[in-house]
Amino acid sequence: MEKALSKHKRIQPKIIVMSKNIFDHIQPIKFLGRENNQPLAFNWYDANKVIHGKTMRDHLRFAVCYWHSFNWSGNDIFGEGALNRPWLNDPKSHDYALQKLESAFSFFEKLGAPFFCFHDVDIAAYSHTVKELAENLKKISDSVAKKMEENRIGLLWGTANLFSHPRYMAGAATNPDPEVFKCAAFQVKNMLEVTHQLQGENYVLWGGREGYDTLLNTNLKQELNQYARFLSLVIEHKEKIGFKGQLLLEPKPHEPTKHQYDRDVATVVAFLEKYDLQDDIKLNIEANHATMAGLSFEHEIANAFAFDVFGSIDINRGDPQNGWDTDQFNNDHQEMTMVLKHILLNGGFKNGGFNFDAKLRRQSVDIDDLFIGHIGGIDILARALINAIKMIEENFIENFKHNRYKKWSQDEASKILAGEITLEEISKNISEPEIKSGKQELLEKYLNNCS
Ligand code: XUL
Ligand code: CO
Repeated sequence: MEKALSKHKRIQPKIIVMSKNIFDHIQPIKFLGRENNQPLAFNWYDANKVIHGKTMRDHLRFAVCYWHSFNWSGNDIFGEGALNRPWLNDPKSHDYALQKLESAFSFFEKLGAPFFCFHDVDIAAYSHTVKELAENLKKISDSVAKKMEENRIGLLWGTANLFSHPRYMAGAATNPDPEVFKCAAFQVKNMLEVTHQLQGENYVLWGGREGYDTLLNTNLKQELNQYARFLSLVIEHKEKIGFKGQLLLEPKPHEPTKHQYDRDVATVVAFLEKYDLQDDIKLNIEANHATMAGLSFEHEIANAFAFDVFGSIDINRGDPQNGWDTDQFNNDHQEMTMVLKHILLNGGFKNGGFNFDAKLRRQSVDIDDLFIGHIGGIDILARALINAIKMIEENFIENFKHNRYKKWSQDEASKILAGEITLEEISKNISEPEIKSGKQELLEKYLNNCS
């Protein structure tokens, strides 16, 4: 049984004769309005429509990710690839990497994506050695630059994959072996330089293997020191090469390790502050990672703004019935309305955007499905944007909140906050407070009517 399964995992589907572009037959996706029920059209996302001072495109700044859409064959732990991704039949071939590039950019263009994101290993021909991977990355980077220019598509962020290769099984920066740390540093240096060449808006560090499975074999404090040193080296190199993009860490509580060091927003903030990295690193917050940590996506966004570490978003969703990272396309417009309200009230994205870190289900084998998944997710963002703007303009919720806290800006209370009154002085002037309703049902009723 075990043998049969491991054999399955390696097989790619032998489906198709290699064609230049698997999306040839798809027409560019248009906005057709809410009444239209064609699957290959937007109902809500009208890219050039200006609302609240900006086009929808500029508000949402969405990106398509390379790894789920073009590098995943539809394999899972029990079954082989099921999706039509012909270039995956030979991951070591530069020609196949170019064919993948051709199809990927055709997808971005037809969808109207302003941005994309990728790991080094997603775009370059695969190699088992870190030196050859660097050569392959260098070899393809000019072709990527050319495609970006031709199709006017930007790079929201680049990143290095420091988690798939077995050398990283016990951590990349946090590995007990410094040789592994050095390989990771080499990979990040190369990918940071390519991201700079491609004028990326951000550079993401997801600490895939930075964590542990058991403290029986792990020196937690030593590993945190190594991780912080690694990040300091990245900051220094970023400054040296003049990369102006934003460095981002991506919190996730577990999977692949039992405990990931970048557990959630609050944990990462504490880590950044301890090692004095808070001026140089912000966060890329993923919806499914928040829910895996037992927190709501909205909480993580609000917390990031509260601590001034908000950077960008990986948009997707999990499944409430299982606890892992299912990376499904987002489909909750009410949750997204609240998230967009936080973003708008804090001045919108700066370098960040919504990266679709989302993948199809294994049974979604039609070429159309990849478009439909993204269109559905983009429409949810657009619908939420419209709702959030309406809520901000009507000012019902913000006004309620303002009134709820307004006494803190008055008289004695404002002096308490400013640190001008001692505990003894406070104690001299006490009266029983009025008991007031938090009005949750009223606010929920309002939200339901708005979204
Ligand atoms: C893994 C994950 C990654 C990062 C980039 O859960 O989210 O795809 O976004 O390495
Ligand atoms: Co992610």
